[in-house]
Amino acid sequence: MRRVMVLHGPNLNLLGTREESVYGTTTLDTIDASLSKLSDDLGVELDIRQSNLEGELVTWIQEARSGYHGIIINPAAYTHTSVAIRDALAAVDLPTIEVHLSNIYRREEFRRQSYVSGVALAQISGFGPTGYLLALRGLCEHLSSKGSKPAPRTGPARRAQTPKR
Ligand code: CA2
Repeated sequence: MRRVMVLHGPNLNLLGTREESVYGTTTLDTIDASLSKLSDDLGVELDIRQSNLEGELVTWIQEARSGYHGIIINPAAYTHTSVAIRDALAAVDLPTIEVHLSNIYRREEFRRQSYVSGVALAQISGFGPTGYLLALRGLCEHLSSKGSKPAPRTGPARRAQTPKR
């Protein structure tokens, strides 16, 4: 069975309890429950974690190297600051979907920069909690299409063609 690691960054444990005008009233537990329900329908196993610590997120990303097929991550404020999280994602080289509840391009200027987007397969920003479900659907479709592709050629390399003059 496919396994996906879902990572929630700092302060997302407060969802639904503060700043409802920006992040809505849905709690993180509710988001996780709807993700788990969808994962059952899609036949994928989820490992969902939240941390307020950059180093812990880096360690978990490294852990995903063995036994996981992809990562869904909302790095929260670390999106805009963390070279360490970007480097970890680049190192594990798993298809990664970056999720943001809010549209980070409609807010303060500093939120427009994401250190993660350059190493992510896709970014979903502004759909609220639905963004996580879209991310899981998109990641599963990506993994299925990748799985159905023919294996890479193993025969001798093709000779380079001499350019015509
Ligand atoms: O829109 C998103 O999902 C963000 O990743 C959320 C981060 C923010 O720093 C990013 O720019 C965009 C903030 C998460 C903090 O969530 C809270 C929830 C309730 C109360 C306070 C913070």
